[in-house]
Amino acid sequence: MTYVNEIPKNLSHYDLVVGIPSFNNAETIEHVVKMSAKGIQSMGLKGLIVNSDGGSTDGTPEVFMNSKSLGVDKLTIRYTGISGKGSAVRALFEVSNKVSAKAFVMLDSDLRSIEPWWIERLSGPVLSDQTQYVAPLYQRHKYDGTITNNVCYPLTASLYGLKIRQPIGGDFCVGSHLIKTYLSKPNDVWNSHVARFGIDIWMTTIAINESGFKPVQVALGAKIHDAKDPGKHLEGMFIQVVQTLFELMIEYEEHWKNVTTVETAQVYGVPPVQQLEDITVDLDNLKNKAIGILKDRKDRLKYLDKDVIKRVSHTGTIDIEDWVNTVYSVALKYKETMEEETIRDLLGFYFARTADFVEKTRDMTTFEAESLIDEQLEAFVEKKQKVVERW
Ligand SMILES: Nc1nc2c(ncn2[C@@H]2O[C@H](COP(=O)(O)OP(=O)(O)O)[C@@H](O)[C@H]2O)c(=O)[nH]1
Ligand SMILES: [Mg+2]
Repeated sequence: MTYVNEIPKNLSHYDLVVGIPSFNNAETIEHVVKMSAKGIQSMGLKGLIVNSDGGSTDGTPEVFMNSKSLGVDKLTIRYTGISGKGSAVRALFEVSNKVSAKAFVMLDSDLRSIEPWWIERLSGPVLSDQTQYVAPLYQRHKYDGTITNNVCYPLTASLYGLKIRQPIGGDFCVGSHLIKTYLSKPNDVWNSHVARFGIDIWMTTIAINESGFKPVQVALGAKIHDAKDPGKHLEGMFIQVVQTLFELMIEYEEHWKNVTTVETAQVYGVPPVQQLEDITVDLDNLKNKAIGILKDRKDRLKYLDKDVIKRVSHTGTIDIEDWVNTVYSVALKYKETMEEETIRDLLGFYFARTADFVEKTRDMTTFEAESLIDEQLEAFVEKKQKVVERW
């Protein structure tokens, strides 16, 4: 198996690999490299920093290789397969496995809030054999992470019984055994959305169900990165993430059907207080998109509640109760069709859900807005039993 174009033959052993997927991140990757190198150096480990680039046209790999790394080894690779974050990460798994690293830390290349101590905090629980999977716990602006907040967090928690607040945060640590599990999966997953932005939810869901340990969370402070406006930039990511999640729901049905309780994944570390950057969301655009998409897909959406469709078509927003029912209905439909078009049925409702959240939390702090996320999670948990019965 090889997912890397040219992997140096003489790579020796490393204790820790830090992997950074990238695509046109020349402006931000140097900071991630410098902080990682400092972190690795302070731990006194033999570390390797690897960049897996998707053919950037802005010189990202060159910036990466020219970044000062305090003597910590660096390697940049081009991955094979479908163009996407998941393919880039698969190549990083392969390198980490090849050098027999005990822990693999993965970091997004657009991270601006990373500090050296993040490396130790992320890798500590794996290096000390307490788990095979560490997820990040950060403060994010209330309008950042809308796919996380409205789908991945509440659905993953309700299904599998473990609250991981950032199941697709991008910055993780994986142990060597779990890396082998990822690499042992049938090759066709890499022709699916797992090769794109489905990778994070895929990693987290497998970690919960197959790693033999409970994943843990580590407090990292703020996540500041190149944030996106949901109505303008997140359509592709939404489809890729949600299809992967529903696909895994089918695969792991025996794992979630009997789960009735929900606990919080253990948290390590105390978060430092950091300032968040403001994020602006175009609310009118979200509502108009929601209304427009529902109109275009009217004939397809007949399997959904008519009154919900009427309300959304009228206001461009959807409340928690209607949203949760709709997500579950689309998941059930997907089980029948297994088609991406079914996932697309949910897109307009996602824009409406985001619009509703933006509207209702306009005068709230990020901290206060979290109560709505909690409320929504409770609704997912409450309505799960009906899904189990209909599944
Ligand atoms: N190699 C590669 N990396 C990608 C691709 N798309 C995204 N990435 C990387 O994946 C990480 C997360 O992407 P980002 O756009 O920040 O996603 P978000 O923060 O989850 O909205 C970043 O480091 C990107 O550079 C791709 O097609 N190829
Ligand atoms: Mg990002």
